[in-house]
Amino acid sequence: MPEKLYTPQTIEAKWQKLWHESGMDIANGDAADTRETYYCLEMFPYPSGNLHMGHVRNYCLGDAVARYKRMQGFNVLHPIGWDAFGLPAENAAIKHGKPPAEWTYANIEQMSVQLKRLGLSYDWSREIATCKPEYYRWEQWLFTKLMEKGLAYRKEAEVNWCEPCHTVLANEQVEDGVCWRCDTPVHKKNLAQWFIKITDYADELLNDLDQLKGWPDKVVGMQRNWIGKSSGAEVSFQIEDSDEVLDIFTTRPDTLMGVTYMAVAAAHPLAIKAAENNAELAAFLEECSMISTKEADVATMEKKGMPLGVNAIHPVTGELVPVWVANFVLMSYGTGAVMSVPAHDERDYDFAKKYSLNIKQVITNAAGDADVSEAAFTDAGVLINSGEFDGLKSNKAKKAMTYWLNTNNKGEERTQFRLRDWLVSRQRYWGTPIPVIHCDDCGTVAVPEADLPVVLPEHLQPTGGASPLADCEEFVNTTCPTCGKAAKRETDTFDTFMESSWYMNRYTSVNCDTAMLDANSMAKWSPVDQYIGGVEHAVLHLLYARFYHRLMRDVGLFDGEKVGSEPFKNLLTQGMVLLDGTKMSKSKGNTVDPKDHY
Ligand code: ANZ
Ligand code: ZN
Repeated sequence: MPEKLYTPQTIEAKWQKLWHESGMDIANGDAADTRETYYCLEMFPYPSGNLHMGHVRNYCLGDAVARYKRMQGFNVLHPIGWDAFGLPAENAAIKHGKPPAEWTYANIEQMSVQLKRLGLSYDWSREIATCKPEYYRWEQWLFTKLMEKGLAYRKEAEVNWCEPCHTVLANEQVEDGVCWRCDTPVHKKNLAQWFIKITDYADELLNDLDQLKGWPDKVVGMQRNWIGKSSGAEVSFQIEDSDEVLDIFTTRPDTLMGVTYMAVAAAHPLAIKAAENNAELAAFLEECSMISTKEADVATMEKKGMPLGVNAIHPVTGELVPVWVANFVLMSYGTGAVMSVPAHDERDYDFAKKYSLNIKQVITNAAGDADVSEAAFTDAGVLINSGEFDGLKSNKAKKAMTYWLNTNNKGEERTQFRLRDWLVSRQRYWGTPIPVIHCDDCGTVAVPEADLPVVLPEHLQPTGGASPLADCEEFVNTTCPTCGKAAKRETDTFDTFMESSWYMNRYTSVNCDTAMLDANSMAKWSPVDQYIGGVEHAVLHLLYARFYHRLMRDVGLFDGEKVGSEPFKNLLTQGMVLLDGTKMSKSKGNTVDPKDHY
């Protein structure tokens, strides 16, 4: 019965035409349409050139959901677009000698054809390409609002620098100390960078995870760890024969009486000062600065340190404890310094053994026979060798110790987050220009709303070194919006996670050219009922999108009461498509193109 065979060339063409003519894919934004709405979204693709089977799986899942909901009578929003800025376009541009814009637009063209051929039921009238000024102008606008609110700021920061790529790398882009892209060892460098204060929202982003009943527990857990809230105390140790104070953060104030040395990060001011007249120490600090400070690496690398030749005074006993510099102390966490309690912390224990430092036990178990001669005893327990605190259980002792420190002006309760502010500037060409002008007299000035967007010139040719944007005089040279004198544009562009952090909201309002969002459209469609995408985005993309949604709420773009604070109600994370056990990706060159199987 050959006529019953599935022949895509005829069957798909026939039905796709009918679907298209019926307009069934179009989401109806009219207020008059009172059908219940349903918003189904798949993570939008990077226009790399061709669809691969990973895309196909992702998009077929979304398509099935969207069709099912339409059949149930919902007014369905199922949009598609392009996460169109980013490094691969620059790399391709270098390889083929064509501007990234040309490559990107050609790929969008080709992939649109492929998506359409698959018969996926998208509302193409809402297509977004993030590299278009009508999209990124609103990102620039929001950034200037954040500058006004003090939520966006510029600061010198130690960054991971890759010389061949001539760019700053995110920690996640450093794999085993080398650049993810070119395998060159990464080194530290200080640069003025733009940040967004996600840390102001850390508590809210953490607490609201409890609302996400429709998310996989695993993803919620990963977000929770990433935000990483720790409760403890900050304790001040006076430095001997000096006015200086060494502040530390600890989650175990109950172990305070067991401190036998202090450890500071290589970049800590106390270490830098001590190295001024100690060449050996200076060399060690230099060595530390070359090494990755990714937490995972810090946890496994060999512990090394040197004494600074300085003592701290124990705040309770007045005893002197030596201050060391240690390669496992991160400058970017807490105060960049720790009180070391080798009897009850494994890391401190190994370090104390290696350098023959004292080990003093101050916690024991219920039976009173915990022993630290072979290893640290890291559990909570009962205090011993702790004077007036003896006999208290760890939990009570934490409170008692913190209270004592507080009343004696030597410390206080403190909460610490692992989450850092979001570094959003990149020294790249193919991205959204940061809407800022540098004036010799007025400093850093936001581009006024009336002058937005700052349009990225699309004809520039990257060569592999510094960004061609920085060399483009017609872009760089401008006048100061405040004083009118000659001034220079910022030539850094945004991290491309910026564009993907708010596209889900823009889909509700694609045709709105007077604001980033239309409040009514947001109220109609948002939050996304079902979000579908790769589990590799479980942390950063989803966290940034949750954050951005709140930023948009807090500049008054939509009513938080009506829309809610979470952009994605339900989340489906599919695993990665593997080929012979390896992730299928364009960069690995092992993708399977659906057209080869059509
Ligand atoms: C003394 C102590 C005794 C500690 C003990 C632990 C166990 P989380 O849970 O990740 O917040 N620490 C603080 N700042 C640090 C830094 N910049 N780099 C490396 N380590 C740092 O970990 C908090 C604990 O990590 C703190 O509590 C501190 O060591 C260490 F039995 O203080 B603790
Ligand atoms: Zn000026």
